[in-house]
Amino acid sequence: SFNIFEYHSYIAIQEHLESLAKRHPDLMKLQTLGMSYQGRRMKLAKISSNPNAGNPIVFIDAGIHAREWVAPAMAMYLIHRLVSDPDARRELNGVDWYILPVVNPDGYEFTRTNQVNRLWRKTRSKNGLLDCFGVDGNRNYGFKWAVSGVSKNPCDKETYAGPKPFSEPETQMVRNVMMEYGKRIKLYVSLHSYGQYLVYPWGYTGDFLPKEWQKLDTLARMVSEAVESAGGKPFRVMSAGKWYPAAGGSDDFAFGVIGVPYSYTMELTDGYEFLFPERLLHTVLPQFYEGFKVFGAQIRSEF
Ligand code: 0X9
Ligand code: ZN
Repeated sequence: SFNIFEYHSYIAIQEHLESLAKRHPDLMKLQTLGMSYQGRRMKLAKISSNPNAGNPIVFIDAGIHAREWVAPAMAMYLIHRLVSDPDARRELNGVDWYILPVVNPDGYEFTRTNQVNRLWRKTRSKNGLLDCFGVDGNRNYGFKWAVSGVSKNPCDKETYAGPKPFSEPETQMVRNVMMEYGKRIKLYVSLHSYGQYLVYPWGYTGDFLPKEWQKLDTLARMVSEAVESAGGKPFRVMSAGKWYPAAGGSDDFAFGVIGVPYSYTMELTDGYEFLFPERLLHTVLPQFYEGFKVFGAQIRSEF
């Protein structure tokens, strides 16, 4: 059986998604988005208590950065609560939750193979004739691509933006599914680690903010307060670009191209960098969940 407070292999995650969808056919469906570079099937969990109602969608993804294991763990915990906690009927009332727990499965598995690879960040695609691998998925989205905070060097281990926007099958899949659901998506959250930041567009620049920044800021602070009330650390709330400018992020794409009114990157946990201990998952995941209740309530009341 699948312990929700542990880190799991990609295969175990996929099998657990399949078994949840079988156990809760009324609530949860899986949509295959395609294959990763190395051929791993990617499935979106769609959780809804009324799939034909055209409800506003909360779209959450995690694990675009391979080493940030707490992010997929949080995405799986969210799915778990939404389908198996009777109280979550409230969260599902009038809101559909679409969750993609591992955007970069090849990188994720690479970090699981040995200690040497544990801090890998990028995808695992081969870069032309060079013997260098991987693109930073969160520099690869097609909005203001590569204008700031990226490396153009395919051998850069951290922030290589790729040869062109959406060069990676993994980011293409997220783009395609976001375009498929388009204006129904009212909230986008990309789960990352670390530092306990909750940031909103723009990410590509810190010189100015979108005109809607105050709504983004207010909701983020409400989420942070809920997490703090549950015993968690508050989030540092600001625009991503004020933290540090970096272009080609999924948050800017969702906000600037798809037109998602609320778009965030959430950096989970603080104090352990990328190696958040498994034994503490049972403490922090339920705390973060309280923040997601606030997100859901806002989307339900506003749309
Ligand atoms: O640099 C990133 O991609 C994110 N931080 S991380 O340490 N997880 O790598 C922050 C992304 C914030 N959003 C944008 N800059 N668009
Ligand atoms: Zn990250």
